[in-house]
Amino acid sequence: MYLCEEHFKEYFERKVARTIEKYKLASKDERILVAVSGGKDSAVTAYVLKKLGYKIECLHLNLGIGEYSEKSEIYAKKQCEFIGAPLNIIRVKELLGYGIGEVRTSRPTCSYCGLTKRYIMNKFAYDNGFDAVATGHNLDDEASFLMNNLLHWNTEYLAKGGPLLPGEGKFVKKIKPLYELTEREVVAYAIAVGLEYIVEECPYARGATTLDMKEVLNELEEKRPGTKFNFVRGFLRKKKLFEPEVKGKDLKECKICGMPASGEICSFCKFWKLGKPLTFKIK
Ligand code: Q46
Ligand code: ZN
Repeated sequence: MYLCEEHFKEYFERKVARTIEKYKLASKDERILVAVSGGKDSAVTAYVLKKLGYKIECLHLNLGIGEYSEKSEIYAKKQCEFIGAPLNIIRVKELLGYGIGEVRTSRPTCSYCGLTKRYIMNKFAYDNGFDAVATGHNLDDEASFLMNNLLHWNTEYLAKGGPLLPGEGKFVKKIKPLYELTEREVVAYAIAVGLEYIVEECPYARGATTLDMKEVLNELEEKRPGTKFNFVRGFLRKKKLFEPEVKGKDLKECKICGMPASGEICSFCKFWKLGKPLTFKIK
């Protein structure tokens, strides 16, 4: 489909609006916290949500990964100013004493980085009464997530895929408004509306499995257009197959922070060896 710039913007925004409606992601009276990384996807998410009339506020996590994180924070600030959305910033190094990549551990960097990001985003949203956390995941991200987890038969993760992860207890609802848009479309939209974003990848992303998955899927897409979309749509139809993997699993409350945990202490407090809970209440 070839569209001029104005029609492309309309097409893109309509598609986000329809995704929100179709999957019942959020309503206009809900307060949405958008996780902005400084990259294109989250910036576009915040921009379009605001344009569509949703009540948003942003949160940027400075991960403490040297120059990359400093640059990311500068972009996140610029983007939120451009969008006209309030921005909250949390710096992992100030909060926990170490930046991502500085901890001596046998755990892979991306694994504890992911754990830290998910925990802080959720706890920040919970402490401040947000109804949802929106992330910038697009169609390519979801397809590579599915492919990777199918290859490793991580059925528990597959059960949690999709554009909406409903809130439960102290887990705030997670939504992905760009779920049906491709990475190329997101780049084109960011350029069309004049959003600046960090182009460099995180230094730990090099060689990350996600990038390999994306490469394979792009090759397939080239040969058979529509592959990614059909793969993701097919997953949504069959997602029920994986749901028994997570149903009925009782979560306890972490003895330290009171957030959901599978054991006595949640994986965040365990990893960061916390003795008392962190609180992110701003007002
Ligand atoms: S997980 Fe890994 Fe990312 Fe964290 S350490 Fe960088 S690449 S930022 S999406
Ligand atoms: Zn905890």
